[in-house]
Amino acid sequence: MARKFQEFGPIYREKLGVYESVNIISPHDAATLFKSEGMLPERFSVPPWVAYRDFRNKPYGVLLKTGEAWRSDRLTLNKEVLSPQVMDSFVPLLSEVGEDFVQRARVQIKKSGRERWTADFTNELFRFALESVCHVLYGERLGLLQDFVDPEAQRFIDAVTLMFHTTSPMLYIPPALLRRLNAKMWRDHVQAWDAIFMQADKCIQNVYRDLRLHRKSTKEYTGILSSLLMQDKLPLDDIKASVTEMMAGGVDTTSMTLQWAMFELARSPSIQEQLRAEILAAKRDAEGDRVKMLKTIRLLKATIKETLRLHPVAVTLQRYTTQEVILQDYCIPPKTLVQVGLYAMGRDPKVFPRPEQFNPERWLATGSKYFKGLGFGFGPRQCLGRRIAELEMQLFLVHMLENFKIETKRAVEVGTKFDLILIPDKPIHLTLRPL
Ligand code: HEM
Ligand code: 2DC
Repeated sequence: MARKFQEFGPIYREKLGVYESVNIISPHDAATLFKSEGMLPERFSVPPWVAYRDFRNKPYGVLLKTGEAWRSDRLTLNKEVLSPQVMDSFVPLLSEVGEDFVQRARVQIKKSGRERWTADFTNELFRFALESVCHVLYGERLGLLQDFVDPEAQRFIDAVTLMFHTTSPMLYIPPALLRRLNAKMWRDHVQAWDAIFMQADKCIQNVYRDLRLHRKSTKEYTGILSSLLMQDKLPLDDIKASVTEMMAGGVDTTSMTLQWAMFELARSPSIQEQLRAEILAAKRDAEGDRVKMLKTIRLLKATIKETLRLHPVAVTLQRYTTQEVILQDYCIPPKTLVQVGLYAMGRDPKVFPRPEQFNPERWLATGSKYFKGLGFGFGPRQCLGRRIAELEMQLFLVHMLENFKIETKRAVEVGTKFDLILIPDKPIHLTLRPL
């Protein structure tokens, strides 16, 4: 897309398979698009994901619902997942998992006998991310940061990766066709979703049972699922569908972003040092109050934004227009799929001067950030897991930087690969060294 924007300018039309879209790159056009999106925004609905649910007769969650059905589910979920009030209850749950990751790293360092731990952290971070999202969803720990890991939990992690991996080749082929051909790709995809739904269902049933048998405390916070069940506003099937989506959506997204963040910090030791200083000062001032502390770590928040600028999870954001919209000197008719080239925007020198430089400060400097920080999308249809993801990543980095120096071999260049979400094109090796 970056190449095509160079060739055709900031707006161009293309057809991939049977899907036609108008692609845009400028923050100003993105603003026009999102401001006209209305109350029921719709994005490109990933065809194999829809096909699986139709094939197995499973209800859609918020990810795939549309219209008023989407809106009413989404409003109920927002209160439990995205609102400022519940965020404070997530902090201790997510902080605990971050602390356990540090503990695990210490054990690994000791085992190595070399005062450091060098590894490809992909699977370690998958486990951390699943442990984190499950702690806030179910109020329970899975024990993924222990030496013995439940094989079923690992199977869930592998299933999510396989699900993404088998989605991208089917993106532009009508899934009905694949189903008729019974292609291997389609069968693997079905198997992956089956494993995801089965494992999520087990977790959900556990919480449901504990709640009915009054085995759960009604005083302290016991997680998103319990709150939704106790509220009794959504039918059980709809709760299940969206909770399953959140469990699956919470693995590869935050873990890959954290891997990129550590890689960038390893390559910029001075930024890493600055960040550590900010964290230590914030910790001192907050006197053990984590919620208070997170309010003062500006550079850390900027670091996460900067990581998502260079390494967004979603290659594009998409919306269907509902009315005529004017972009540049084009008139875009209703019902057109418009894609914001998020990856291309993040690397456009007209939008971000010296885009190749990892520079979190650019988010703190004066100057317009208008529709530039779009890593989680925008508006009522933005990422439902945004606040969980942000807190989880902030707390992970807080704990890691308090305890370790993150290093990497200087010379290795790592590119980006499309695997439905964007991921590194080769393994990243990092070293943790106790401070
Ligand atoms: C949607 C990014 C983590 C659950 C999205 C969208 C983006 C995104 C770009 C589309 C938004 C739009 O169209 O405007 C990310 C990034 C993450 C992340 C960058 C982490 C670094 C998570 C987590 C969860 C999650 C942890 C689950 C707790 C969802 C769901 C949707 C969504 C359910 C669909 C919402 C709807 O259609 O109403 N995410 N996400 N995401 N995300 Fe995330
Ligand atoms: C993929 O052309 C490329 O957050 C397509 O947590 C357009 C497109 C549409 C929707 C995007 C998708 C892309 C990438 C992955 C996203 C998805 C919306 C939500 C999803 C960005 C850019 C993701 C990863 C969710 C996934 C939840 C799921 C596992 C239940």
